[in-house]
Amino acid sequence: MNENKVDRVGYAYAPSNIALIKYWGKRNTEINLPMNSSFSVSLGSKGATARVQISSEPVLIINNTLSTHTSWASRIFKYVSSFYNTPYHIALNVNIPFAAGLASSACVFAALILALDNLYAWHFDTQTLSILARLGSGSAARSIQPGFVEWHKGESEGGVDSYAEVFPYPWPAFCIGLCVVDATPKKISSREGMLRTVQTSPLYAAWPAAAEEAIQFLKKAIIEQNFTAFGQIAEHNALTMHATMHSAWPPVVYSTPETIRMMQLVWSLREQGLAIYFTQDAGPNLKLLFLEKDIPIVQQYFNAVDIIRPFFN
Ligand code: 2P0
Repeated sequence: MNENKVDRVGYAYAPSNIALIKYWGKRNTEINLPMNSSFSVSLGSKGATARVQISSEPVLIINNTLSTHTSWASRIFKYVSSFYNTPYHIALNVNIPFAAGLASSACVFAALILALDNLYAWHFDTQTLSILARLGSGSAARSIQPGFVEWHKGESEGGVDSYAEVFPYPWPAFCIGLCVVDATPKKISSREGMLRTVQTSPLYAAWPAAAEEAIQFLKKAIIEQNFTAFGQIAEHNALTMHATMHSAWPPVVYSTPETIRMMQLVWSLREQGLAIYFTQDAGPNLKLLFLEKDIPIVQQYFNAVDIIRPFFN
């Protein structure tokens, strides 16, 4: 390595992303090759910045707090050292709650690979960066890109065709509402939840094909700006994923009573004619899906909602 790189700093930002059609299950746990393709929307200004510098010893600071001796740190140091085996001083600033199903690992690993690309002036293309981000966390493959993003599961054993790319149909009126009912770290990691579901759920066999088909329907709904179809496909996919988890053993259940209460409020509002849907990841927090014109009514019913406009941030 060139010694003059020691004083240089790599700096980058990557958005978080919310899957509309979920990544659930791996065919290769070493390099995060998924069983199914997935489809997400990136969250604009909600995400992570990473500052990376070669250092004499490993240091990790997350949101101004020394975090060198956490489980996050060992995973992050292992990841960054896999490119050049040297210690780094890493500072992360993440503006979404950690490990609460708000895709924090996605933006962190995407920001890290972009910061390394900046540090070493690799100038990799986005396809390569997506593949490298995937090695840190599967969903990070999607956080390299803005807007709607499709992660192709690929076929190759080495993962060269398992990367994400932009689906180039922006939907400016589309809004996401983050409802944080519980920001404590989850008891079952996504990694563990996925593995257990693949290994023990009798319903899992139906999942990969259902997800692939849902992506095709969702893309059609986006092109046609058919929000009813869009919302139904996304909500149904999330509930189908959770059904596979509930039928795992031991069961994988991320919902709390507050999650269910919020689902029921969404369904009741829909019955009254409001075009509102939800999606849920590996955590208790729901993400509401709706259009810009309904922002005031959504704020009225969900008073702590944090509204994101993915195509404006
Ligand atoms: C997703 N999730 O598509 C799905 C939906 C959670 C539920 O991607 O083991 O943190 O690092 O590849 O990416 C969470 O899994 O898992 C996730 P790893 P990751 O967003």
